[in-house]
Amino acid sequence: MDQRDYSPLKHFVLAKKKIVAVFENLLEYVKEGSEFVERTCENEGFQQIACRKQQEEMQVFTKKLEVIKEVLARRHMKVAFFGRTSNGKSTVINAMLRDRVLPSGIGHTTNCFLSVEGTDDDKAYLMTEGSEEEKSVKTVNQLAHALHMDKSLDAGCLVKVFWPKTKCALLRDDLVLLDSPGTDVTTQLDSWIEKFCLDADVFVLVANSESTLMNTEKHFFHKVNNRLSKPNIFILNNRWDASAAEPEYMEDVRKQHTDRCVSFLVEELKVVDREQAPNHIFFVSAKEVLNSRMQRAQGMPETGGALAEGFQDRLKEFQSFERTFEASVQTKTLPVTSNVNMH
Ligand SMILES: Nc1nc2c(ncn2[C@@H]2O[C@H](COP(=O)(O)OP(=O)(O)OP(=O)(O)O)[C@@H](O)[C@H]2O)c(=O)[nH]1
Ligand SMILES: [Mg+2]
Repeated sequence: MDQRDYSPLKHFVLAKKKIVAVFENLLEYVKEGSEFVERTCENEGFQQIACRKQQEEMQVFTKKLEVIKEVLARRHMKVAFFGRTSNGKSTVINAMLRDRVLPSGIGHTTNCFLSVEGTDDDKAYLMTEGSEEEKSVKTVNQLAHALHMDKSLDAGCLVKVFWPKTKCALLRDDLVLLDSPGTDVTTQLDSWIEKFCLDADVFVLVANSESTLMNTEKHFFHKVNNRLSKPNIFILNNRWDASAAEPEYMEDVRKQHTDRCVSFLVEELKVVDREQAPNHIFFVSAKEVLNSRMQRAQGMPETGGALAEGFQDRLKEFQSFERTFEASVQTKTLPVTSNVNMH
């Protein structure tokens, strides 16, 4: 059985489909009933069966059900990735998508916000803000080039990347992944939060385990925290493959990072309690995971022979992050219908 069959997100998606179907059926019944009542009211002889007041009531229900259906239909799960330039945000997203969807590289690569969502058409394309034009892209290099050439793009604008669902299983689950430019390359943190963060279900801070949590990153999340009540935050200490070169310090460094991250989440942001905090902190190597997943997809051995010591543990930790994050998306988004009150 495919590993994704166990995914909590899969349950969420199935549950959502069922909920949507239930509300579609309800809407059909209420519409039919409403038409029946309307015809009955028009007929003088049937006044004792149904009256205008009942017809009006049913119309109100129809409208409410239409709104609920709309809310359910447009509900995506949005996961936003932040962190300093070159920490590996784009690589983490690519690793999750098991494909090189987003441009990544050394230096300051991502120059604007990029959302990735799945499309049922078997083509990849992008749309820039304010334009309905579908610009075709076939490869990630072409995408990077398109972004580079478009001089009108600034750090605060959004490019929507549509990637075939057939290529990435995760995108089949209506997930939107949001890549951002480094938190250190902008002065527009407030407008970013306003524009991109208020509807995010999960935030992932991609930190660099070769250095430490930086003040620009912390500052950004303090601001997010002021606007949202208890945002759901994960911290990925990326580039953990570097620790393989210095095994004698590995445990100490891990403890140092963990303590710092726990104190940030628990004492500074107050978004989780101390027992829960370690479940939000992971030590990973997105680059290794991406490489191995791509090699595997091409039928090559997963390790490729060139991976550093401890790769399997880091891979497991990445998978554990994926599972925990999927489960938390699920619990956070399922009560969506309770936001829509029928009365
Ligand atoms: N060794 C190592 N290198 C990594 C890892 N993750 C990413 N990289 C490399 O780091 C460089 C930067 O990665 P990106 O994913 O482009 O980083 P980013 O955070 O998106 O950077 P910007 O878009 O510029 O903000 C690339 O050359 C990646 O291959 C990792 O876990 N280990
Ligand atoms: Mg990037």
